[in-house]
Amino acid sequence: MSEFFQGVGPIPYEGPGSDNPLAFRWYDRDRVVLGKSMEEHLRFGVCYWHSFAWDGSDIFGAGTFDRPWNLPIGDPMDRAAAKMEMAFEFFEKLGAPFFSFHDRDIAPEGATFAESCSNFDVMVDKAEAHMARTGTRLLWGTAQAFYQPRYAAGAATNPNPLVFAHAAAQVKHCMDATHRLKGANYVLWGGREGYETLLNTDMAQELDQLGRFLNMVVQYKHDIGFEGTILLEPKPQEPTKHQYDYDTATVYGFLQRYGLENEIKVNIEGNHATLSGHDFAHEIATAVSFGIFGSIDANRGDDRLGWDTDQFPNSVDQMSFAVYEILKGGGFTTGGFMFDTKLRRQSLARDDLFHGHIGAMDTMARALLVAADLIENNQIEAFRRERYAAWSGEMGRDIMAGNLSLADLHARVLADNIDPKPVTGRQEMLENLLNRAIERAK
Ligand code: XUL
Ligand code: CO
Repeated sequence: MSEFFQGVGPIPYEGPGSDNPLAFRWYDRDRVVLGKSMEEHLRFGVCYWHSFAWDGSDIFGAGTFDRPWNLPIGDPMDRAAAKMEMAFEFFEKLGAPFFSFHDRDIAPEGATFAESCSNFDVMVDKAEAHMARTGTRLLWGTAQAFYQPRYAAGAATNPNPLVFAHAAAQVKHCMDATHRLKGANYVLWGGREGYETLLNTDMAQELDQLGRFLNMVVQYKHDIGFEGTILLEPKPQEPTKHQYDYDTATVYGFLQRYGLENEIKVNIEGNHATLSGHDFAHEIATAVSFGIFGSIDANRGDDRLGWDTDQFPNSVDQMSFAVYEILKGGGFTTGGFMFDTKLRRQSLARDDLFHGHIGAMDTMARALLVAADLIENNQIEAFRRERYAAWSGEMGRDIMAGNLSLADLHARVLADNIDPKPVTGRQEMLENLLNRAIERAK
């Protein structure tokens, strides 16, 4: 096996004093924080698609990256095997415990569905061997049911049931592989599950189709005994103008309508949250409140670009409170921080992929230290609790138990001349507490 990332060895932890750009300064995988190692808390994953399948092309220009296996020269299966060797070299050197893939990232599509399946099966065999050799685990698998022209009008939400059938077959095959590779989750991002114009769209019909499709996925999960979590990944728009999985709250309403709220959770992506007009932490808190928090695609957008730039997270200020909400919700179970991130197309040296991931892992590790500090020091949670303390009093309990009606409260307010005075929400003081924890984190 030839070495692709020459000159880069296993990335060591050297601590905050290090100025070695190819070392971790904060991600010390065995360091124990709140009773668990950093590795167990953060469960980092590398994505196959942006890191190895993408060549750096955009809608205005050709690929810029040095990814020889992506050049259309030679047998596609040999190229897929070379790509996989380099991918596992990267996972191993970086020291990320997990990776994630789309079926079509790891194996080329064939001339027929049968050929696509056999190509994929060959590569799944190879992935299994690489995983055994390196100890890298699968955070999640997913089917790429949005790239091919057949899916232009949606996969599960297509007007043509034959396209639905094709997508179902592809997802079944990918779930089998994910199960075999002991994936911790199976993800469905509704790439084209949405619409461009109502002029040609029967929305009620499409939503029912998506509900049916996901019920089939859940049924199949139980049939094969897959113990991972099924995750939907919300995104408000792009590629379609209106995506049905707009945000976490929309997904929860959808799951309830189709009887799936106890079967499916969410994979929240940082920049999808931003694009939907929400804070990242809001999406996490919504999922935790509904009991559907699953996993994270860790990335960020750009302050002024309104599209999915998928940049590496590099702001501890931005990430800390999101990690705090995750820890408050009990932390990850099957999920993790998967870097659905891509290099800028001018970052074309081979080792740029390390720089992106090292910075992102250090950012999330430091955000974990801030979040753990906030939990240990408890000032924010104590303030939150105190703010709602009256709900444990007699009237609060009676209201929530359903013992008081609007008319009862009308009578009570009149009789007792109830006239509550507003109290400070202390936002600035709380923001200062968060900043102090960021200053303290070491
Ligand atoms: C698209 C996106 C996908 C999913 C997997 O915006 O995030 O890469 O994570 O299909
Ligand atoms: Co994603």
